Amino acid sequence: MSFKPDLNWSDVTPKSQFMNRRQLIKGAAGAVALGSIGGAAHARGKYAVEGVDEVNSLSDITNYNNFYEFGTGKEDPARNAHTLTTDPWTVKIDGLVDRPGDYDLADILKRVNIEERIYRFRCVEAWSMVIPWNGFELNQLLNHAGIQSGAKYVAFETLLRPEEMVGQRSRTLDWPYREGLRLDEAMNPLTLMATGLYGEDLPNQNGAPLRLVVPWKYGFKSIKSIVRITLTDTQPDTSWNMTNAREYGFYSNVNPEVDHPRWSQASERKIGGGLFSSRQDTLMMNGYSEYVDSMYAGMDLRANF
Ligand SMILES: Nc1nc2c(c(=O)[nH]1)N[C@H]1C(S)=C(S)[C@@H](COP(=O)(O)O)O[C@H]1N2
Ligand SMILES: [Mo]
Repeated sequence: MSFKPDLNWSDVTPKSQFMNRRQLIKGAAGAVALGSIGGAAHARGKYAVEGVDEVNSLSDITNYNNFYEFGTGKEDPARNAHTLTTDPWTVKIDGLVDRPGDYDLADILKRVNIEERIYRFRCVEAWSMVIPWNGFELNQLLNHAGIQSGAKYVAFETLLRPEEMVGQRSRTLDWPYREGLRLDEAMNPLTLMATGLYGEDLPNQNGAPLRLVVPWKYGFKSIKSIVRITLTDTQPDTSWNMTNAREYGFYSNVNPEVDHPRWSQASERKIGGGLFSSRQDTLMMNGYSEYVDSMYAGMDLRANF
C-alpha cells in the first residue's frame, strides 16, 4: 500500500498563532481558546491530537539525539559529530544481489526519487518526535541492486572510523553498529533511506549522509551513517539485540501493549512538547498499522517483540 501522508506541513501550527494561543490560554479566555484549538486539531485527522502531531523544530531534532558513535549523552552527537567526513561516501551492497559492489552515494542519488515524509519517530526509551525527512524508499535501491530469490533479510552497518567517531574509542557497543530487517519490511513503501531533514542535508548527528528510517519500529532500528547493506538468507545480528536480547528484540515494532522489561511502553513523552508537554498515548505500530499489519498476520507480537 503506497504511503498517504497523515501529517502535513499544514499541521504545523504557525509560530505566531502558537504564541498568541499561549497568551490566550494563560488569561481568562483560556477555555474559549482551547475550544477553538480543539476544533482545528480535529480537522487534522484521526491521530491529530493537540500537542501530539506538531512537527518538531529543527533545534529539537538536532540537539536531542542517540548516536553512540559520538557519545552516550543526548547532547553529545550535536557536539561531537562535526568531525565526521561524509563526502565522498561509499555504500557496499553485497550478499544475495545480482549487482554487488561499492556504490558511490552521489551515483545512488541520481537514480532514486527523493521525497519528503513527515513521520512520527518513537524511541524505545519512550520519547518521541515528529520529523520531516527527505529521502527515498529503500525498495528503489534494493531493486537497482537486484534482489536474488534466496534473500530473506537485509543487514545494515554503520561506518567504523574511530578517528572521526569519538564514541567508537570506547566499547559501549560492539562496533560497528548493526541493524536488520526482514526483506518484506525493507521493501515496504514506508521504509525510507533518509538523506535530509527540513529540506536540507542530513545533519551529521542525525546520521549523515544516509540513514534508515523505519517509522513503525523503535528508533534504534533506524541505523545511521550506513556504509554496508547485505542481503542474506538468515536473520542478521543486530547491535541492541546482541547487547541485551531480553530487552531489545529483532522486530521491535512499536507496541503500547508490550512493555520493555524496565518500563511501560503505553505512553511517551514528546520532545519539545511545550505548552501541552504531558505524556501522550503510544499508538500501535506508531500509528502505521494500515501499512504494516499485513506483514505480521498470524504472528505472536509478544513472542516476536
Ligand atoms: N549508528 C547508530 N545508529 C543509531 C543509533 C546509534 O547509536 N548509532 N541510535 C539509534 C537510536 S536509539 C535512535 S532513538 C535513533 C535516533 O535518531 P535521531 O538522533 O535522528 O533522532 O537513531 C538510531 N540509530
Ligand atoms: Mo532509541
